[in-house]
Amino acid sequence: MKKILTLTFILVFLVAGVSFAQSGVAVKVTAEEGIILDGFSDEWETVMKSGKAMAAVEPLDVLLVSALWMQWDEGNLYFFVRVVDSALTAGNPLYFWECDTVELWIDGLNAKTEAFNINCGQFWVTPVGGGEDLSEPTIGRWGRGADALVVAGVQHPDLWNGPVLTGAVPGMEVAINVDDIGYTLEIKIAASAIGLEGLKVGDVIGFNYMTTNLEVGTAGWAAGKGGEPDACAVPVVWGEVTLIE
Ligand SMILES: [Ca+2]
Repeated sequence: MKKILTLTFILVFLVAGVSFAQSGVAVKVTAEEGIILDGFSDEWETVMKSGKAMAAVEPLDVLLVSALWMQWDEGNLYFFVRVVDSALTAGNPLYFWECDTVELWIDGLNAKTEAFNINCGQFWVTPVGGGEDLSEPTIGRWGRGADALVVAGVQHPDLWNGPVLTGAVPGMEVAINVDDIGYTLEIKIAASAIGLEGLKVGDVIGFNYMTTNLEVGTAGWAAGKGGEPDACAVPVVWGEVTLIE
Protein backbone atom coordinates (compact mmCIF):
# COMPACT_ATOMS: atom_id res chain seq x y z
CA MET A 1 0.00 0.00 0.00
CA LYS A 2 2.82 2.37 0.78
CA LYS A 3 4.28 2.02 -2.72
CA ILE A 4 0.90 2.75 -4.31
CA LEU A 5 0.42 5.85 -2.23
CA THR A 6 3.90 7.10 -3.11
CA LEU A 7 3.23 6.67 -6.81
CA THR A 8 -0.06 8.47 -6.42
CA PHE A 9 1.68 11.35 -4.75
CA ILE A 10 4.12 11.73 -7.64
CA LEU A 11 1.28 11.65 -10.13
CA VAL A 12 -0.75 14.36 -8.45
CA PHE A 13 2.30 16.53 -8.04
CA LEU A 14 2.77 16.51 -11.80
CA VAL A 15 -0.89 17.31 -12.36
CA ALA A 16 -0.78 20.13 -9.85
CA GLY A 17 2.21 21.67 -11.56
CA VAL A 18 0.31 22.15 -14.80
CA SER A 19 -2.24 24.65 -13.59
CA PHE A 20 -4.09 25.98 -10.59
CA ALA A 21 -7.54 25.23 -11.91
CA GLN A 22 -10.80 26.29 -10.30
CA SER A 23 -13.05 23.89 -12.15
CA GLY A 24 -13.22 20.16 -11.78
CA VAL A 25 -15.39 17.13 -12.20
CA ALA A 26 -16.83 14.44 -9.99
CA VAL A 27 -17.16 11.01 -11.58
CA LYS A 28 -20.10 8.77 -10.84
CA VAL A 29 -19.30 5.88 -8.52
CA THR A 30 -18.57 2.72 -10.47
CA ALA A 31 -17.21 0.46 -7.72
CA GLU A 32 -19.55 -2.53 -7.42
CA GLU A 33 -19.72 -2.30 -3.66
CA GLY A 34 -19.81 1.47 -3.64
CA ILE A 35 -17.30 3.55 -1.74
CA ILE A 36 -16.08 1.84 1.40
CA LEU A 37 -15.05 4.50 3.87
CA ASP A 38 -11.75 3.21 5.21
CA GLY A 39 -9.32 5.97 4.25
CA PHE A 40 -7.77 3.80 1.53
CA SER A 41 -7.99 4.54 -2.17
CA ASP A 42 -9.03 1.19 -3.61
CA GLU A 43 -12.24 2.57 -5.14
CA TRP A 44 -10.44 5.62 -6.49
CA GLU A 45 -7.78 4.09 -8.72
CA THR A 46 -9.69 4.63 -11.96
CA VAL A 47 -10.43 8.23 -11.04
CA MET A 48 -6.84 8.85 -10.03
CA LYS A 49 -5.44 7.39 -13.24
CA SER A 50 -7.56 9.81 -15.22
CA GLY A 51 -5.63 12.67 -13.62
CA LYS A 52 -8.69 14.60 -12.52
CA ALA A 53 -7.27 15.79 -9.22
CA MET A 54 -8.02 19.09 -7.59
CA ALA A 55 -4.98 20.31 -5.74
CA ALA A 56 -4.07 22.84 -3.11
CA VAL A 57 -0.61 24.31 -3.11
CA GLU A 58 0.96 26.65 -0.63
CA PRO A 59 0.61 30.32 -1.49
CA LEU A 60 3.81 30.70 -3.47
CA ASP A 61 2.58 27.98 -5.81
CA VAL A 62 5.58 25.89 -4.94
CA LEU A 63 4.63 23.15 -2.58
CA LEU A 64 1.78 20.72 -3.05
CA VAL A 65 0.06 20.24 0.26
CA SER A 66 -2.90 18.17 -0.82
CA ALA A 67 -4.92 16.73 -3.67
CA LEU A 68 -8.57 15.82 -3.78
CA TRP A 69 -10.78 13.67 -5.98
CA MET A 70 -14.56 13.48 -6.04
CA GLN A 71 -17.12 10.83 -6.89
CA TRP A 72 -20.87 10.91 -6.49
CA ASP A 73 -24.03 8.84 -6.61
CA GLU A 74 -27.68 9.80 -6.42
CA GLY A 75 -27.58 10.45 -2.70
CA ASN A 76 -24.04 11.46 -1.81
CA LEU A 77 -20.84 13.26 -2.65
CA TYR A 78 -17.60 11.39 -1.91
CA PHE A 79 -14.18 12.90 -1.44
CA PHE A 80 -10.75 11.33 -1.29
CA VAL A 81 -8.16 13.72 0.07
CA ARG A 82 -4.41 13.16 0.21
CA VAL A 83 -2.72 15.56 2.62
CA VAL A 84 1.05 15.97 2.90
CA ASP A 85 1.71 16.58 6.58
CA SER A 86 4.18 14.49 8.53
CA ALA A 87 3.59 16.22 11.89
CA LEU A 88 -0.01 16.03 13.03
CA THR A 89 -0.72 18.31 15.95
CA ALA A 90 -3.81 18.10 18.12
CA GLY A 91 -5.62 21.31 18.96
CA ASN A 92 -9.07 22.25 20.14
CA PRO A 93 -11.38 21.05 17.34
CA LEU A 94 -13.75 23.92 18.07
CA TYR A 95 -10.93 26.12 16.80
CA PHE A 96 -10.31 23.91 13.82
CA TRP A 97 -8.77 26.72 11.80
CA GLU A 98 -5.88 26.65 14.27
CA CYS A 99 -5.41 22.89 13.84
CA ASP A 100 -4.17 20.64 11.08
CA THR A 101 -7.41 20.58 9.15
CA VAL A 102 -9.19 19.80 5.92
CA GLU A 103 -12.23 21.99 5.20
CA LEU A 104 -14.80 21.33 2.50
CA TRP A 105 -17.02 24.18 1.31
CA ILE A 106 -20.01 23.12 -0.74
CA ASP A 107 -22.63 25.22 -2.54
CA GLY A 108 -25.11 22.61 -3.67
CA LEU A 109 -26.65 24.72 -6.43
CA ASN A 110 -23.55 26.75 -7.33
CA ALA A 111 -25.58 29.87 -6.69
CA LYS A 112 -22.42 31.97 -6.27
CA THR A 113 -24.04 34.10 -3.58
CA GLU A 114 -22.19 36.50 -1.29
CA ALA A 115 -23.44 34.63 1.78
CA PHE A 116 -24.36 31.07 2.65
CA ASN A 117 -27.84 29.87 1.73
CA ILE A 118 -29.76 26.73 2.62
CA ASN A 119 -27.73 24.69 0.08
CA CYS A 120 -24.32 25.68 1.46
CA GLY A 121 -22.19 23.87 3.99
CA GLN A 122 -18.77 24.14 5.59
CA PHE A 123 -17.48 20.79 6.80
CA TRP A 124 -14.16 20.03 8.41
CA VAL A 125 -11.98 17.18 9.59
CA THR A 126 -9.05 17.37 11.97
CA PRO A 127 -6.89 14.23 11.70
CA VAL A 128 -6.14 14.27 15.44
CA GLY A 129 -7.61 15.94 18.50
CA GLY A 130 -10.41 13.45 19.23
CA GLY A 131 -10.71 10.51 21.60
CA GLU A 132 -9.23 10.22 25.07
CA ASP A 133 -5.62 10.47 23.88
CA LEU A 134 -6.41 13.06 21.17
CA SER A 135 -5.17 10.67 18.47
CA GLU A 136 -8.50 10.24 16.72
CA PRO A 137 -9.99 12.47 14.04
CA THR A 138 -12.76 14.94 14.70
CA ILE A 139 -15.39 16.16 12.28
CA GLY A 140 -17.56 19.22 12.35
CA ARG A 141 -19.74 21.65 10.57
CA TRP A 142 -19.80 25.37 11.09
CA GLY A 143 -22.98 27.32 10.49
CA ARG A 144 -22.76 30.51 8.50
CA GLY A 145 -25.64 32.77 7.64
CA ALA A 146 -28.68 31.01 6.26
CA ASP A 147 -27.29 27.52 5.78
CA ALA A 148 -29.08 24.41 6.99
CA LEU A 149 -27.26 24.42 10.33
CA VAL A 150 -28.76 27.58 11.78
CA VAL A 151 -31.47 25.72 13.63
CA ALA A 152 -29.62 22.53 14.52
CA GLY A 153 -26.25 23.81 15.67
CA VAL A 154 -25.14 25.06 19.07
CA GLN A 155 -23.52 28.43 19.56
CA HIS A 156 -19.73 28.48 19.25
CA PRO A 157 -17.97 29.65 22.46
CA ASP A 158 -16.81 32.72 20.57
CA LEU A 159 -19.99 34.69 20.23
CA TRP A 160 -18.93 36.18 16.92
CA ASN A 161 -18.92 32.71 15.46
CA GLY A 162 -22.03 30.94 14.26
CA PRO A 163 -23.50 27.66 15.45
CA VAL A 164 -21.18 24.69 15.28
CA LEU A 165 -21.55 20.94 15.33
CA THR A 166 -18.75 18.60 16.32
CA GLY A 167 -18.51 14.90 17.04
CA ALA A 168 -21.51 13.83 14.99
CA VAL A 169 -22.60 15.73 11.93
CA PRO A 170 -25.79 14.53 10.22
CA GLY A 171 -25.05 13.42 6.68
CA MET A 172 -21.26 13.43 7.11
CA GLU A 173 -19.04 10.36 7.49
CA VAL A 174 -15.25 10.26 7.49
CA ALA A 175 -12.49 7.64 7.54
CA ILE A 176 -8.80 8.40 7.90
CA ASN A 177 -5.55 6.58 7.22
CA VAL A 178 -2.32 8.05 8.56
CA ASP A 179 0.93 7.10 6.80
CA ASP A 180 4.49 8.31 6.33
CA ILE A 181 3.52 11.12 3.95
CA GLY A 182 0.66 12.50 5.97
CA TYR A 183 -2.87 11.23 5.85
CA THR A 184 -5.69 10.30 3.55
CA LEU A 185 -9.36 10.95 4.12
CA GLU A 186 -12.46 9.44 2.62
CA ILE A 187 -15.45 11.65 3.26
CA LYS A 188 -19.12 11.17 2.45
CA ILE A 189 -21.49 14.13 2.44
CA ALA A 190 -25.16 13.37 1.88
CA ALA A 191 -27.02 15.52 -0.62
CA SER A 192 -29.58 16.10 2.11
CA ALA A 193 -26.92 17.77 4.25
CA ILE A 194 -26.75 20.57 1.70
CA GLY A 195 -30.47 20.80 1.26
CA LEU A 196 -30.73 18.72 -1.93
CA GLU A 197 -33.10 15.85 -2.64
CA GLY A 198 -30.53 14.12 -4.83
CA LEU A 199 -27.79 14.42 -7.43
CA LYS A 200 -27.71 13.72 -11.17
CA VAL A 201 -25.47 13.94 -14.19
CA GLY A 202 -24.85 17.51 -15.24
CA ASP A 203 -25.39 19.06 -11.83
CA VAL A 204 -22.83 21.73 -10.98
CA ILE A 205 -21.89 22.50 -7.42
CA GLY A 206 -19.84 25.35 -6.07
CA PHE A 207 -16.82 24.02 -4.24
CA ASN A 208 -13.67 24.88 -2.42
CA TYR A 209 -11.48 22.96 -0.10
CA MET A 210 -8.69 24.12 2.13
CA THR A 211 -6.03 22.43 4.16
CA THR A 212 -4.21 23.89 7.11
CA ASN A 213 -0.83 22.47 8.00
CA LEU A 214 0.44 24.17 11.14
CA GLU A 215 4.03 23.99 9.87
CA VAL A 216 3.23 25.42 6.43
CA GLY A 217 0.03 27.42 6.55
CA THR A 218 -3.34 27.34 4.85
CA ALA A 219 -3.82 26.55 1.18
CA GLY A 220 -6.95 26.32 -0.90
CA TRP A 221 -8.03 24.92 -4.24
CA ALA A 222 -10.19 27.87 -5.24
CA ALA A 223 -8.21 30.35 -3.23
CA GLY A 224 -10.48 33.32 -3.73
CA LYS A 225 -9.42 36.83 -2.94
CA GLY A 226 -5.81 36.58 -1.93
CA GLY A 227 -6.32 33.16 -0.49
CA GLU A 228 -7.55 34.53 2.81
CA PRO A 229 -9.68 31.99 4.65
CA ASP A 230 -12.52 34.44 5.32
CA ALA A 231 -12.66 35.35 1.65
CA CYS A 232 -12.96 31.68 0.88
CA ALA A 233 -16.04 31.60 3.07
CA VAL A 234 -17.89 33.58 0.41
CA PRO A 235 -19.49 31.19 -2.10
CA VAL A 236 -19.11 33.65 -4.97
CA VAL A 237 -15.35 33.03 -5.11
CA TRP A 238 -15.49 29.25 -5.04
CA GLY A 239 -14.76 26.98 -7.97
CA GLU A 240 -17.17 24.72 -9.79
CA VAL A 241 -17.42 20.95 -9.99
CA THR A 242 -19.57 19.25 -12.64
CA LEU A 243 -21.03 15.82 -11.96
CA ILE A 244 -20.29 13.50 -14.89
CA GLU A 245 -20.78 9.81 -15.67
CA1 LIG B 1 -11.86 3.17 0.50
